[in-house]
Amino acid sequence: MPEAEVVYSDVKLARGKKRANEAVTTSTDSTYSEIKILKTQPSTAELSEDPQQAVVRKGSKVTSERVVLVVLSVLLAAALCFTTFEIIKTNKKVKYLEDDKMKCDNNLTETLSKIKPCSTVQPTCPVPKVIDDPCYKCEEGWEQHGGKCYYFSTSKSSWEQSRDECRAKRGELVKIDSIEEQRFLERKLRDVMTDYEDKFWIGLTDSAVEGRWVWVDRSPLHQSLTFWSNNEPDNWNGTHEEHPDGEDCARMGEKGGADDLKCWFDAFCSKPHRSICEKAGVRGKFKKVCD
Ligand SMILES: [Ca+2]
Ligand SMILES: [Ca+2]
Repeated sequence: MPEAEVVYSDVKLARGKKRANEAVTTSTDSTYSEIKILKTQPSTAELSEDPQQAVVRKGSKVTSERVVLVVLSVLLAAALCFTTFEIIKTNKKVKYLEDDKMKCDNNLTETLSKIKPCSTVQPTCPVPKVIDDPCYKCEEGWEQHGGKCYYFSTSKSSWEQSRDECRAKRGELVKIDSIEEQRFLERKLRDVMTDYEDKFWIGLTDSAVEGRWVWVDRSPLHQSLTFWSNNEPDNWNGTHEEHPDGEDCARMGEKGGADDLKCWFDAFCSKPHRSICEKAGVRGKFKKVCD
């Protein structure tokens, strides 16, 4: 039976006349009992209630529901306003960050452009003056850029052999750390490449764990500094028997140029390619000049 259908009441029952066969007792105390009475009929109060009062009571209930609805609507509107405000605030922050990133990139480009190679021209005067003039120099055959030296190989080798060759020159397959560096290499390869397929190995591989690209210094590839060409890397496995592991080494270059800088491709590591080696430039602090 649903609890709502019953009302509880404490009633006091007075003991009536003693029955004849009931033992004589000196007690005249009353007994108490708790009983449940089914609510099957409207109460006397309800029956006697004025119909107008009943309408007013019903009206109050409707008014209360409206108040609740209005409050809920206001709360919902406030939540929507707050969410919209937060989205606008976040968008503004993203815009500021993008602007900051662009400024940093421009500053880096400007800074790197100021890093110049040391002059190889010897002063002609008998006693040249020594001035403080920082510069960077690279060995013959290496190209200086932004304080680093780059070597663009002339022969073709597998990725592993190319890496060994770079190490033999006290360098390493190139690791690309900035958009600026990618821009420099992409531009350079336009001139160096002889044809569309004459791409260059860079120091990036996923041969240890498929899909987890790491640089030769074991640092992971950052998403913000990836320059994969369209639909790359695709880990194509060609004829499955020959290359069951797919493509695990990265090469770069577009002979015709890649204005969006996206010119990385994964390829079979055994494929012979030219490569880009990199090492730090030797920093010269002084320069000899004539007065
Ligand atoms: Ca792969
Ligand atoms: Ca590929």
